[in-house]
Amino acid sequence: AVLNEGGMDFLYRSKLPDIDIPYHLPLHSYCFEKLDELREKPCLIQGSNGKIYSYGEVELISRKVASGLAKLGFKKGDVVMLLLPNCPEFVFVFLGASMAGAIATTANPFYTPSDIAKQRGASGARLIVTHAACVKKLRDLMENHGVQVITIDNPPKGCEHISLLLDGDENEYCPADCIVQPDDTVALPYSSGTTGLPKGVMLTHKGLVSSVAQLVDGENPNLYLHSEDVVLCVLPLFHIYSLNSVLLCSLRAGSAILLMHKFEIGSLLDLVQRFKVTVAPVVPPIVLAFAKNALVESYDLSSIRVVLSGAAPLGKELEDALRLRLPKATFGQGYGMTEAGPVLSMCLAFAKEPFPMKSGSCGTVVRNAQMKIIDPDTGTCLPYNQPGEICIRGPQIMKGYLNDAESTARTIDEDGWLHTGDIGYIDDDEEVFIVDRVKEIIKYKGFQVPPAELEAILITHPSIADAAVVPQKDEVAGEVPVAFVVRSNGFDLTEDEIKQFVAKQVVFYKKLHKVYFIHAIPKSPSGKILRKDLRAKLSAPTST
Ligand code: 4UU
Repeated sequence: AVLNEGGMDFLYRSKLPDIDIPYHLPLHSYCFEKLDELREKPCLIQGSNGKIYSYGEVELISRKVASGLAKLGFKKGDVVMLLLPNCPEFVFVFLGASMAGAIATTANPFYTPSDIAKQRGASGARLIVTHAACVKKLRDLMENHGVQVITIDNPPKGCEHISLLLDGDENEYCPADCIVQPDDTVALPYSSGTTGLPKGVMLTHKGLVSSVAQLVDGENPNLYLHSEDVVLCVLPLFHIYSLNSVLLCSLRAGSAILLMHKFEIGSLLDLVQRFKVTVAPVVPPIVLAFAKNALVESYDLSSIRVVLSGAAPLGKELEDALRLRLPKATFGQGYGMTEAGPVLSMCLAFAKEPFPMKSGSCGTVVRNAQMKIIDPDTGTCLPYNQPGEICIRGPQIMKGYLNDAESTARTIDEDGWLHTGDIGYIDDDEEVFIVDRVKEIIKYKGFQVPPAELEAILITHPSIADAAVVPQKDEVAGEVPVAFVVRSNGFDLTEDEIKQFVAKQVVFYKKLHKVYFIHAIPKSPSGKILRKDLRAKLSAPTST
């Protein structure tokens, strides 16, 4: 860390020197910059059937998609929604949209019709690319909102097949027609950030180029990937962790990307062995499976050289258990947040010339960026080893929330610092340790569960007067959402009825795991739910 001129502020930096980042390049041009060397190399491997697409093929198909989108009337700044599990088509349409100067908003295919409708409406997407199984959730959007739907498999009535895009004439794609500016948005994932409901996070060409460069570029890349690597892509591409640090980083480095459409430990182990996976980006529940599942012993996993965990805290015991199972692999964590572009810090043991890292650390702040730790009450900068709110500044952070200047201003201050809502400290070796969270978000297996969304649903119930949702610790999922509920008329309403009432309206990982009845929700004078008090009730020996 260095003291600034005022002598007051501790600003933390990477141990790696800054590099030149090619900000001027559109994201797709940056990812395919070394296409000539990589043309024949495997780019995408479809885990389900073993089909391989070379770099040359992926770039060509993406260009076809770009001209296909233009034929559909897509212009610069138009939005396409990707509602897909991991598959080659996800990649083609994401890159094709980038080439067409368009924006991809990514959503979980398990979302409910209302989740999808909200994100579709807020993002302004007029095209959804999905699979046939999802179409029944889209009928209202198709019939009453003029949304066009394209499926990657047999199209149900009223939908088009993906060949409409894939068979575009690449010669009609003219980059000059859609000149991309560095500050143009290219990806629009949704995140609830530090408070409230999900909001569109505007990630630009420059932002994602920066985030990828901070990880894989330079003489000594922070996350060293190369063209002989096979990178496991089991984490969903609709989440920024996988989109940025698996897909885009691998493309830039020329690695092969092994696509799995869902996590199942048996097939995962089989694919790792069969395709000799070298790099495995995972989340803590997958680390748990690796560490505990008996099946692991019967596979040869010696090809794995790197295991990266992120998106949720990982216990030290689990980390140690994994090290025993995969003694040859380097294990470490990355710390990301959708709004931060996404990566804030990354394990330096993954560098080409690695640094030793401690167990439990989330790595060191990425290069070409600054981190500070502030006292959440006073805003003053804190020195080494003192926990406070983690803030980050750099070219990679989001441009802002779509159509929400107020939330943007609450997250990024006038000096360009993004406030994460995470509490952590930086030790004497520049390693970041996350110890708590002051924001509302609950993380179920790394997925975001915004309490505000569940609270809004709960209070629509005629017998519920007030409600608050907080995280409860869980061995497998990390955290699960639980509710405190104030009943309005008598005491007839049961826990099960409430759970079912919510379950019918939300994606599976947002289901309530427990309901506690309470006389009043503790609130501050300004009406804010005192979540800390409720969390304290949960950890007390006799809860509620
Ligand atoms: C404790 O989770 C993410 C992004 C994760 C990511 C991305 C690229 C990890 C590695 C990588 O290379 O984004 P969101 O927006 O879904 O959730 C952000 C929040 C953080 O603010 C923090 O509270 O998820 C939590 N989180 C973590 N917590 C993320 N990573 C970690 C971690 N340890 N390693």
